[in-house]
Formats: sequence, C-alpha cells, structure tokens
Amino acid sequence: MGVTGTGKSSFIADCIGKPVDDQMIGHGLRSRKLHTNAPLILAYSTPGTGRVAVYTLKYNDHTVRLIDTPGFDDTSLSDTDVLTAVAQCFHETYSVDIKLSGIIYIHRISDPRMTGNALKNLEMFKKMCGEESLECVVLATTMWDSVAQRLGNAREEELVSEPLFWGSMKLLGSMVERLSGDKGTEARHNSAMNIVQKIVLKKKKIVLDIQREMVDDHKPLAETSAGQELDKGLREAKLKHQKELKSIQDSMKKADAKTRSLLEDHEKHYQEKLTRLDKDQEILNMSIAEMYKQKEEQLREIIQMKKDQEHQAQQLEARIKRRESELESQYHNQKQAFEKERSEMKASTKAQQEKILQQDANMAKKLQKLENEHAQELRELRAQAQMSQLNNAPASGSAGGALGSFILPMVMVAMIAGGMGGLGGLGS
Ligand SMILES: Nc1nc2c(ncn2[C@@H]2O[C@H](COP(=O)(O)OP(=O)(O)O)[C@@H](O)[C@H]2O)c(=O)[nH]1
Ligand SMILES: [Mg+2]
Repeated sequence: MGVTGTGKSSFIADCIGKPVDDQMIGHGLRSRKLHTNAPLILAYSTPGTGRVAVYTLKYNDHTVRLIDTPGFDDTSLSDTDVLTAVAQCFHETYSVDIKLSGIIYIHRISDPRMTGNALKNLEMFKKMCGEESLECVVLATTMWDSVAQRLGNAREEELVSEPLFWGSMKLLGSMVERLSGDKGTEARHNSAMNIVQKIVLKKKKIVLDIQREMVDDHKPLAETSAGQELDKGLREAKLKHQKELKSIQDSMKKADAKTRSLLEDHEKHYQEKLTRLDKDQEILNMSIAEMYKQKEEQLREIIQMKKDQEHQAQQLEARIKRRESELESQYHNQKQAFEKERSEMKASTKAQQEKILQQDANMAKKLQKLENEHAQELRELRAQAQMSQLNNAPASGSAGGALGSFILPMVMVAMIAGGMGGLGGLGS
C-alpha cells in the first residue's frame, strides 16, 4: 500500500521479475491464466474506480500472493474510491477465511517532506491495520537512487523517530526496510524479495481492524475506524469548500459583469467539488452489501451493453449475409445469361463458317471442272491439229518438216477465213 507513484506496482514487478501489465488483470472474482509462466492473477475491481490485483509467485516452498492496490492521493481516483476497492478486497478475502501475512507500505525517500495528504493517508492506513497487525507491516522506502545518501539517511531517521510518521508503528513492531538496487537488476530483485522474506519468516496470519469491523461486526465502511478517518477528512474538505463557495457567491453580488463571469467559473469548480464529496460520503455510508449490489448493477449494465453490441453486430452480420447471397444469385443469373448468349453466338458463327466453307468448296469444284474442260478442249484441239499435220505431211525429209510447220498457220488462217464449214472440210 501507499500513496500513488511511490513504486508499489514496480515493487511487485521487481519480485515477479516481469513488468506488471494492467492488460493482464482480469475483472471480478474470477481468476485466469493468461499464458504459460505468467503470474496467476486475481483481481477485485469496481468499474470506474480503483483496481486491486493479486499476483502469485513461488518463493522457496512458499506460494506468495502479492496484492497490488491503487494508491491514495491519486489524481483520477478519490481516496474514497481507493478505500472502497481495498476494503472490498479485504472483506471478500476474510469472508472466505483467506488471511494476510503482512502489509508492505511504500514511501518515496525522495519526497522532501511528509505532506498533509500523505500524513492523512498514513493515519488512515494505521486505522485500517489496527495495532495488532503492525508487527507484520514493513515500511519500505524507494527511490534511493534519486536522493543523496546523506539526505536519504536523514529523512529515514526523521521518519522512524517522529511518532506521527513511522515512530509509533516502529515501536509496535513494524519493520523499516530500504528497496535498493537499479531497476531490472538482480540486486533489485533480491532487495525486493528480502522485504517479502521479512513477512514470510514471521509465519503469521493477521486480521486487520477494518476486516474485523466489516465482516465480524457488520459495519458499513463509514463506521470503521479507517472509514471514519476518511469521513472526517471529507467533512473538513466539505466545510472548507462550502466557505469558499459562499465567499465567491458574496463577491459575485458586488462584482461587475466581467468579474462576475470569472467568478462563475470558480463557483462551478467548487460546486463540482462539493458534488463529488457528497457522492464520496454516500459511497462511504453504504453497507458492503449495498456496495456489492451497486457493483453488480454496474456489471449488469456493462453486460447489457455488451449484449446490445453483440445483438447489433449479429444484425449487421445477417444483413451482410443477405446482401452477399443477393449478389451471389445476381451474379449467377447474369453469368448464366452471358454463357447462353456466348454459346448461341458460337453456334451461329460455326454455321456461317460451315456455309462459307461449303460455298468455297463448291466454287473450287466448279473451277476444277472448268479447268478440266478447258484442258480437255485444248488436248482435243492439239490432237486434231496433230492429226491434220500428219495427214498433210510429205513422206519424208527435212524439206517436208519445214513445209509442215509452214502449212499449219496457213490452215489456221483458212479456218478463220472460211468458217467452221471450211474447217470441217479441211479436217476430214
Ligand atoms: N528512480 C526510481 N524510480 C522508481 C523507483 N521505483 C519506482 N520508480 C518509478 O516510479 C514511477 C511510479 O511507480 P509505480 O510502481 O507505478 O508506482 P505506484 O503508483 O505506487 O504503483 C514509475 O515510473 C517507476 O518506474 C525507484 O526506486 N527509483
Ligand atoms: Mg500502481
């Protein structure tokens, strides 16, 4: 435990040897193992408020559970949120007979002085523990690397000698230790485990005052000693803010328009603070049962929200599926129509091609026939000419040959001049 930013989560990381990851923290009273070698984590949390997480590690033959808590004096959480989350964790564990072995309260040695808030929180811590548990409390200091050794020693001395600080706790048995070594080193791990060992070696189980009051005496948080301490602070803060608000409102009555608008901002600021304090007091006055009821309602709202989101997602998915099947059938129909058109076109092209080939073959046949006839006619003509040449040729000698070749043109001329009839006479 301790104020925010003192190094509580880092201390746990030093012990387990790996960073404490918020993402690894589960919600509610469930536990889950995230991946092998990861610490088993239990978490108690109130949505929108503080989160308490439990990390498990093995130490010699012991199973050590380290509970990380949100710190008091946080910028985003009110001390009421923090006390509520921590109290719920203590209530739940003690209700099922899980007892604490000790508490490590962490403080920055680099802090120049104990502020009013730090002192108030320390007072609340003491009330939460009760005197009997103090012998199992380790008051540990961090950030020794951020302070000169002599200055650190002097501050530690002041802490343990001043009864209002750690003095009275030390007298009642609380141990004072330093967390030394550089971040991530073996020395740092050993120093952190040395603090854990102080508690393990005590071999004690403690019941905090706040646990006894809430579980055994059924008191609402506001009626426990720690709750009353916090309530005292809330009431003081409320009175202070009410006074400030009244003084602002008085000034507004006399102010000109420009100043009034400035004061209005201040008025709003204090009104918001007072509303928050009222809410804190309301939470503090709830019984633990009411707190659980509220937590349950918040969880139910979250579950309903998740269900609505799931329903919307399902509807969207169904719409997408419908559209998909529409598109699929549209595509299918269009594809079929195109394929039909294509095969019809192919068939008609084939018929045309066949027709053209047939026509071409016919033409070729006709041409062949013509060529044959022509060749036949030529052959016949040549045969006739040869025949006529033979008939008119002299019996022998070269003179006859020369005459033959002379006579044929003459015959042709005679054929043209005398017409076919003359030819017939000549040929016969
Ligand atoms: N210099 C220095 N920084 C530290 C030391 N211990 C923790 N821190 C740093 O202090 C910051 C707050 O630590 P964290 O563990 O988140 O504090 P928590 O709010 O108490 O849990 C982180 O940036 C840590 O790295 C320390 O011994 N020395
Ligand atoms: Mg932390």
